[in-house]
Amino acid sequence: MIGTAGTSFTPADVTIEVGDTVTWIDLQSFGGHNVAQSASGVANTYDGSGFRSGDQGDFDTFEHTFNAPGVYYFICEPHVAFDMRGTVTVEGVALPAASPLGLVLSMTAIAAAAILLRYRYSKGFALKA
Ligand SMILES: [Cu+2]
Repeated sequence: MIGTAGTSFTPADVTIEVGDTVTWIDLQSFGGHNVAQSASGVANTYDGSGFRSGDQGDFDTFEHTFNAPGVYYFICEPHVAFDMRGTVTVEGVALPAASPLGLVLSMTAIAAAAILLRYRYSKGFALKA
């Protein structure tokens, strides 16, 4: 959990494992904090596609689950001029997603099993005959 107070995040930098969720909590509203993903440790704007909370009041929380390893930068947009920023370092291996390749492999396995069953059936049938 990362606390938001004054013009800083505490701790500003955290390290987690893939699949973990980070919760930011606004401990002392300084006139509207937020949490927004930025492109780098020096970027001063939202990256346009990452995680982003709305304006936060006292004790409001914001959560984000990280499913891929890497370093994620975040800022408080209203207070980025005070260098209100931090990082989430996500360690581990990316969680398997339902990929088209996985589906193809599964269907191939099912087809192979069906062929094997048909082969055994035909063989057994032949033996009976
Ligand atoms: Cu702020």
